Amino acid sequence: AEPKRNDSIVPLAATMAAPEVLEKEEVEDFQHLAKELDSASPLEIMDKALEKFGDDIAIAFSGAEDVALIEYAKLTGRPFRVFSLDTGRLNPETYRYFGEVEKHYGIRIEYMFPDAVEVQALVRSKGLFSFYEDGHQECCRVRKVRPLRRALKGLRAWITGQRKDQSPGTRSEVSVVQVDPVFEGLDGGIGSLVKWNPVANVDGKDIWNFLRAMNVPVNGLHSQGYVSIGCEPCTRPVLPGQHEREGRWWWEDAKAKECGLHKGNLKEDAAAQVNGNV
Ligand code: ADX
Ligand code: SF4
Repeated sequence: AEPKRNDSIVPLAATMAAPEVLEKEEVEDFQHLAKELDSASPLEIMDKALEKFGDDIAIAFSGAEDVALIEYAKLTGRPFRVFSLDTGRLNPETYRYFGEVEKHYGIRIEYMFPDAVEVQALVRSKGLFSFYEDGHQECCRVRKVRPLRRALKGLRAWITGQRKDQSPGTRSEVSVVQVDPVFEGLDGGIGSLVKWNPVANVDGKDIWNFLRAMNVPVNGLHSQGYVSIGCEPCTRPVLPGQHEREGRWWWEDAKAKECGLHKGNLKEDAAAQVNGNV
């Protein structure tokens, strides 16, 4: 187990609420809600999510076209929170873009950083580019998954920009709302966190039409041929007709291309992760 730390994204007092894990009926409630909302618009889904969870929910923003989530949140008129995992390896354009988004929406992004000692240990022993040699899992675990785990420990729900069309191999079954199969929320235990994917059923091209229609500023990398955007050493532009996922961890097998943030999508891995292997 990870040591208890006071660096989650909510004040310590809020983390001391009485433990209360989602009951079986509640899991079924969310399955029911998922069915009900399956044909709802992203705006309706976002509104429902923010209404239900208030200050205990936050948008996970990667600095790409998932800015649509922030635009939808703004359109609901409700208060909302945004967090980003700063891996230390993002493109300069992405850092600039974070600043631009903060200004445009008048918000502060709640950045999560990797544990300094863990990053040091990794790069001192294996160098800065170990992922090209032995796969991205180890580096992603230190730079993304553990910081995410910490962030989620301070929440009861999170909102992601996952879409079915992003990865036929791993995301074709993403539902608009689900009990998170992998991560724990404020109350502890699997089942204590709800995961919302308001754009699960939306096509990439419709996201882009929406961003243009609303005049939303976008990451400068998109005009250089990037579609899916992650860390600089692990992301490249794609050619016309190439799938967006080919721009991520291109030296690895297509079905392994989840960094761990959405590992519940990989069925065989979910159990291992639940058992604390990550
Ligand atoms: S990844 O798992 O391959 O890196 P992807 O880039 O497709 O994920 O993004 C899917 C969603 O995961 C994003 O819309 C966002 O909600 C979340 N996400 C990915 N990377 C980050 C990040 N660095 N910080 C916060 N959320 C992220
Ligand atoms: Fe490390 Fe690449 Fe994963 Fe970023 S995407 S955390 S650089 S392996």
